[in-house]
Amino acid sequence: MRFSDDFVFGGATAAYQCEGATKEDGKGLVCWDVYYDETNGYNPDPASDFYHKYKEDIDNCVKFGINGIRISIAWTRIFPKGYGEVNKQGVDHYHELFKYAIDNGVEPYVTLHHFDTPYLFNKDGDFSNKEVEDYFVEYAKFCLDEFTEVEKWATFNEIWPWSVNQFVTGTFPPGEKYQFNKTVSNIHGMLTAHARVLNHFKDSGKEGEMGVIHSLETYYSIDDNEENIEAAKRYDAIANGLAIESTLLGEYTKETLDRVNYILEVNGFDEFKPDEKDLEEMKKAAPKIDFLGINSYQAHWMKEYKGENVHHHNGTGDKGTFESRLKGMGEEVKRDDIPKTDWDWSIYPKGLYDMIMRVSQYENCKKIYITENGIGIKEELNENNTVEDDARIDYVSKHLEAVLKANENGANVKGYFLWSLMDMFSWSNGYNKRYGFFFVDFKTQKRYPKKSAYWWKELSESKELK
Ligand code: BGP
Repeated sequence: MRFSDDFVFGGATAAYQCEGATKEDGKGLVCWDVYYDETNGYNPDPASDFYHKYKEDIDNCVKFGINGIRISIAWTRIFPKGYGEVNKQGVDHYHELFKYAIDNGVEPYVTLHHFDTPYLFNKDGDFSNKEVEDYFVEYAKFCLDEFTEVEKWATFNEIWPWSVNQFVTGTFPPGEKYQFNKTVSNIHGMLTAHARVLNHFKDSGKEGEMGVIHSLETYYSIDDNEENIEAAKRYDAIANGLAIESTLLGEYTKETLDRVNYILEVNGFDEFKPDEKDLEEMKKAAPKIDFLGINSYQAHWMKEYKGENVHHHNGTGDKGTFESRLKGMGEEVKRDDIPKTDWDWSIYPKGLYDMIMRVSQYENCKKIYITENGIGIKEELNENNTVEDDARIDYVSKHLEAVLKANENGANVKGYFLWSLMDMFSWSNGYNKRYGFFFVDFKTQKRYPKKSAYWWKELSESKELK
């Protein structure tokens, strides 16, 4: 199976997970700085020290056939308070980084928000607060005017996980649980902000392409029981439906709203009634989107659940400890016949195939990038200073096969970005969940190519998936 000549063989990063330097050069506080402090969490410094070592990482891209890099701008490097005065050092830093990538033939795909809301904004309700949405739009406009060297923009990374983990699972700051109303309003605020920024981008005639990156994983029913089928559809409505419909259709369908409202109702919350003005923005934006980014790691199987909410996050890699039973949304069942990672993520490439085919049905879905896919593994360097990560090669091959099959059947996937380019830390799983092509020794900050990096180089040069 062969990739087209213009297929992007990329690697993904996110500012907070790799930059380090959280207090350097005028950077302002983000919600994680305080959350990790208060919860005795992971130290984000120096992470993979990308702030200082980006040249080495981009050089590695060149050496290993990686011709696209996802980079996010840290909002508080540009506006330390989230608004107001601009921090020139932050602006200069990103100009230098983008220039280095472009000069070396590694195209930057730049995300404006990757989970790192300024601290005070997150405290004030994040995107469930209209003022935060307004400040984000201002920050986005500034970046679009300033970084004209960038040609590929994404407004957000993963609206659903960012919202649900803040307010339902409690694994992201502010760490609240089962607040389904805030989750929905946060999702809606981000989807509206995306639409506003996209409308601005196109109306002001800026060059380049803009899209959004959604976490889009498939939810199946565990069997053909009607109630379980409905549970899977409800989970899908809140996790995928809102995002897909708002972005590609420019409205929420009645079916999706009914299911979301059922979840709200059984949890004791008021109905979700989107503001008309927000819906107008979405309607206007949907036909303008240039690409959809899909992040996908696993698939899910659901069963009806009416009891009280229980959610246990497996953040340690102790296989079998994950539990999730959410009232009105369903119980997630792990199938014995499907392989799983140590963090209980079910490996099922067909889930990605089914999702690509689903979104491809929308007329506005002109182009797709797989903006994140990959496998977290506990890894150590061997005596040859490398990692024999055959499990990663196998995982990525099977997912790429799903991508190529989807393209054969009419989809238009134009690139794939491994999460992650080099090892970095995981928000709620720490430093022992490694994803990269390059092993990072976090003590010395030295990079070591893994077996998968050599495999990737060969693949990106031959364009032939064997
Ligand atoms: C996505 C995020 C990434 C990254 C990845 C892996 O949700 O966009 O930032 O963290 O998931 O997940 P985890 O770190 O939980 O293993």
